[in-house]
Amino acid sequence: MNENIVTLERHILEEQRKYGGRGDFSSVLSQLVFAAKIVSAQVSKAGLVDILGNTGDTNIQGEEVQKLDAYANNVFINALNYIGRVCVMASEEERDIILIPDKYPKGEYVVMFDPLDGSSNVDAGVSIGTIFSIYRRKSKGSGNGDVEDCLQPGYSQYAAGYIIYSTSTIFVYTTGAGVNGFTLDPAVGEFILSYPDIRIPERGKIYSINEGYYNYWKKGTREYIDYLKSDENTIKKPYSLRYIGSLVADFHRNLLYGGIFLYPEDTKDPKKPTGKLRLLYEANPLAYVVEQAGGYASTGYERILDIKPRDLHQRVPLIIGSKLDVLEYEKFAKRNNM
Ligand code: P6P
Repeated sequence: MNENIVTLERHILEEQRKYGGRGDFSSVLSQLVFAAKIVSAQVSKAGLVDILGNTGDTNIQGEEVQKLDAYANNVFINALNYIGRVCVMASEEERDIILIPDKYPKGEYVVMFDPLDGSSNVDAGVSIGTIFSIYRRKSKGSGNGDVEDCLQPGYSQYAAGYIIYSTSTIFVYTTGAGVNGFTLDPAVGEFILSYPDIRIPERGKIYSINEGYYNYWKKGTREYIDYLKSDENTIKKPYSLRYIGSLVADFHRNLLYGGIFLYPEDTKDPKKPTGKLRLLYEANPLAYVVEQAGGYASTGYERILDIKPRDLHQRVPLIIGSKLDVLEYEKFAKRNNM
């Protein structure tokens, strides 16, 4: 095998050697890689087996739980709970924190994830993804972690990343020393380094937002989107609107090409005044990735990674992508936030 081929497992090992780890974090990451392979295999044949459609359940978000959602959730939980490196987990699909079964040892890491974001698109063959966030435990002792271990600010993440299940399956992650992407070669079942040291352009030409909600947005958001399309925008007209309705797919494209993704606060649903996306396992991990790639993530008023979380399923406005574009949005949001 060509020695220049860097598999994800090799990258994890080399990172461990570089930072002198004992291998505990490496085994957490390796299990996420294993789970990603399992979910990828299932997603790629979702149309062939009776795994589509709904379980009839609804999750804490009140959303119909697709069979693939439930399947992916169980795969990630079961890949992590027995290795003795994790003390607590949280998932979009679970109301409360996920404790490690008594029969298994507990470890130093906290893992939170959206097991299959965008799964409402799965019947249409649209790319979907897993998003994950990893912290060191704050609670003392070697037993189960607690909810405070999960409610840490995003700037203290130990690692974060996502897997996009698309034309290919790509695993993208950071441990705070840049961002790397690996593409799954299904022939050998290995992720191979395909996007080394990802950097997002400081300004893009793509904006991603659900324009159908225009009348529900605050004034600052309406003014910003109008500006992007107006002759006043002499910087990079015209911007292209690209919105797939699948966060991981929209984010991944903008990370590679440059651009801004916006899911701002809106008045569409009084139960979700701060927008639809969740802080702990969507906004924070993607914010960590984008900042490590030279971008920025904001609510429009403050840096996502600085937010002190209040609860597991807290929602935040998410404005994320090329730094100059996000900073420009902040100007519109702040001057209208009266
Ligand atoms: P809307 C998918 O359900 C999701 O959570 C994200 O993947 C996506 O960015 C967003 O919702 C789309 O929401 O309100 O535009 O349909």
